[in-house]
Amino acid sequence: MGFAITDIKGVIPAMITTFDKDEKVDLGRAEKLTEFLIGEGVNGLYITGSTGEGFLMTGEERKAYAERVVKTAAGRVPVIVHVGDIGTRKSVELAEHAESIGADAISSVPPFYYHFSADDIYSYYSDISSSVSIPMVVYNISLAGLMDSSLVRRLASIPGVRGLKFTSREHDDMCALKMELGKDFMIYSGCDEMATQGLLAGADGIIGSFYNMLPDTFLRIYELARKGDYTGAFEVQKTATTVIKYLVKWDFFPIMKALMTDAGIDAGYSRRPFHLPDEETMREIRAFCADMKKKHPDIPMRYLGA
Ligand code: MN9
Repeated sequence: MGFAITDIKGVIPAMITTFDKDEKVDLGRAEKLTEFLIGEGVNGLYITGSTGEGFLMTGEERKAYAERVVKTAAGRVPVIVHVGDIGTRKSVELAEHAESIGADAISSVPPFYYHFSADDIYSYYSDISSSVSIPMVVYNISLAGLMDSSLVRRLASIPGVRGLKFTSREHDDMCALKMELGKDFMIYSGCDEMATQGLLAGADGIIGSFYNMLPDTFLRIYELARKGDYTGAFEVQKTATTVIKYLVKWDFFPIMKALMTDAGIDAGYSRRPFHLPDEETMREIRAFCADMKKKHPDIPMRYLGA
């Protein structure tokens, strides 16, 4: 039962959370989105993280979402539940819940806002990790204040910590960590714009926002990279990166949901303060996406708008 950490690899969307128009968590849509992503062939799901707007949700909502996704996935792909929050007790509660519903792993950003010390962060991870028996994937992201590599190495020595989601552009560091920590310590590249570079640097998988909307694009990249065709992978990456760099100028979670909805995948809405740009801008965005699809017929981007 369950997936070993070393079986959690490949393309893993940082799954969006489906809210309805009134910002209520929409579990029916969550179920359909889970089916859609698994149907596309993604290799796992990472839920209620930053892309999942996890910090905008209550603990009860996060638990309900996790429960529905794990139940729908039904062991077909591994599910990693992000349990990160600002306080250890809240995260431990989410971690214990994740384990109780059959999640395969947990993950967490470091506690944020107060500029906690390295020792505080260490004890945060060791306390959460020791409260469960499923593996922990440490999430190092600059939004939460990137942890330096000596702290990351200390965290990697905690028995339950078995992986690292690394959202940074420092691929020399990523590569060094992978070489040092070995094949059973999983490294997930978190910068979608540089997924190919992450794989080249030794990452076992890629976890990111855009794999909700561009699963086909990144599955192609992963497949090429796995065969050693990094030149081919980078050709696809260049187009994907153009799309991503264009969209990150706005709140791209609600935009991604709107574009997926245009493409027939009802991904719902986001929670405030995230918001869609005005209609004029949305028209420009839709035109840009249509143009990208037209210009690059060989690059799979089926859900990039209508
Ligand atoms: O690492 C994601 N980061 C955030 C995860 O959600 C803040 C990435 O997937 C980025 O969204 C993506 C766009 O910059 O690379």
